[in-house]
Amino acid sequence: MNLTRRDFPADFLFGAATSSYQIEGHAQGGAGKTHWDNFAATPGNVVRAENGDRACDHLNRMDEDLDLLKDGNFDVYRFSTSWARVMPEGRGAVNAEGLDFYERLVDGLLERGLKPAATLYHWELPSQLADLGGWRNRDIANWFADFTEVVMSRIGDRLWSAAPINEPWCVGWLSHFLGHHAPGMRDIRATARAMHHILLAHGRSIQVMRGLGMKNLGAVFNFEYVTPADATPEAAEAAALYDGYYNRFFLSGVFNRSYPENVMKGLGPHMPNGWQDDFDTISEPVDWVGLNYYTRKIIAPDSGPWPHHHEVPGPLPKTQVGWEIFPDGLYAFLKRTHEGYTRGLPLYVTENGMAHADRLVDGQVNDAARIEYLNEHMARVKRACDDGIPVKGYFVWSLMDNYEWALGYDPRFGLVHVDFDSLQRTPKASYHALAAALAR
Ligand code: IFM
Repeated sequence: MNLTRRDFPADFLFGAATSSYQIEGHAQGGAGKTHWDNFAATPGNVVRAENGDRACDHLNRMDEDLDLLKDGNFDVYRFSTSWARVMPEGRGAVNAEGLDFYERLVDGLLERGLKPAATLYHWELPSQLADLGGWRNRDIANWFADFTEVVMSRIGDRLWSAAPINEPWCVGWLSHFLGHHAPGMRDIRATARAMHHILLAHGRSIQVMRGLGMKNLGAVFNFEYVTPADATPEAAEAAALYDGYYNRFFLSGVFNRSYPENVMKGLGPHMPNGWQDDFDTISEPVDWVGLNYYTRKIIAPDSGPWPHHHEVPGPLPKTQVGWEIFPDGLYAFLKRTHEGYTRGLPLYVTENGMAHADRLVDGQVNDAARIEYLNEHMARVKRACDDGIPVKGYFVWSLMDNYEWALGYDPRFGLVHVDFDSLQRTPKASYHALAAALAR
């Protein structure tokens, strides 16, 4: 790596991230069905209809995986808790085996000197709650508060940090407007309701965790840098709208108690009654903000229905999943988030990394492209630190290759290679390079 731990402030933390459905093996351990199981079982939604039934079998290989984190010299492990593993029907009965698993995970991290950073929801909504309308139903805020209480009453006292919901844009827009993720809806009214209820649930969850006396609570948002396709005012307007519903909507809700005007032109008529009265809950103070960043998009206007725009391909080098590599976007979001919204709160890069078509050859994976991607992005993080932006940590997505949602098991995002037949883990060159850079 070009940079090492010593190039960052002394209290700067490095970590690796995963999520429950993507690695655990959801068919095991008494977890209930989720809307992802249903989505994946419906032809055309997921490559080869693959699902998270077995994934990386992390449920049974947790100790080996935690050793990888320790040996990689990471400080923090960002993981998520599956709602359907803990409460198989979403409400009511608790699966003791599921809660026990997360307790062993947290204790295993602490025993290894690692800081546990939990996210409560990384997309596995229990099927029974999806039947009731899922994120479209306002009641989800209280269902989620109850789930928060169950999980955090058990492990909240030992966590280093906690955040309610990973990537609200994906839960809302990607899943209800574009239909690319479960529940696969393409409906503007569903989208408006889901986007608002996600923030309401976020706020209720923060309230519950505060009530339990927990500290270091945050919110994790994903961002895509947007570039207008040309120099026309129409392209600028199109890009501003993309920026509005992707990058500004959730930050504005939490920190400015409002939603962007350009977004409300489309979503406004579909919002749930009384949404304006929910900002006391939505804007519950948080202690930090996490930024997940991967790429940028080029946006062109068109004469189609709202939002009147579409993406066009860009010229930059791309990752295995076709995402342009644009490290400057990470710096831009750190600066904008600090100056425009969080105004001094600690920021963490909670996800950054690349998919690459890695191949295991003679027991080794030479992922030089990933090392370069990490070098470039870490350099932007360092620049932000040098400029006085309070960035306090950088976590790589992902510790290991895993289930990449609608793209199945093809994209490899891991620092550690997983053979999905034998389930053998092999640290890649990027893992070894990072371990050397992070050694104390
Ligand atoms: O794999 C996902 C993760 O679940 C959420 N953030 C982006 C990653 C890469 O697509």
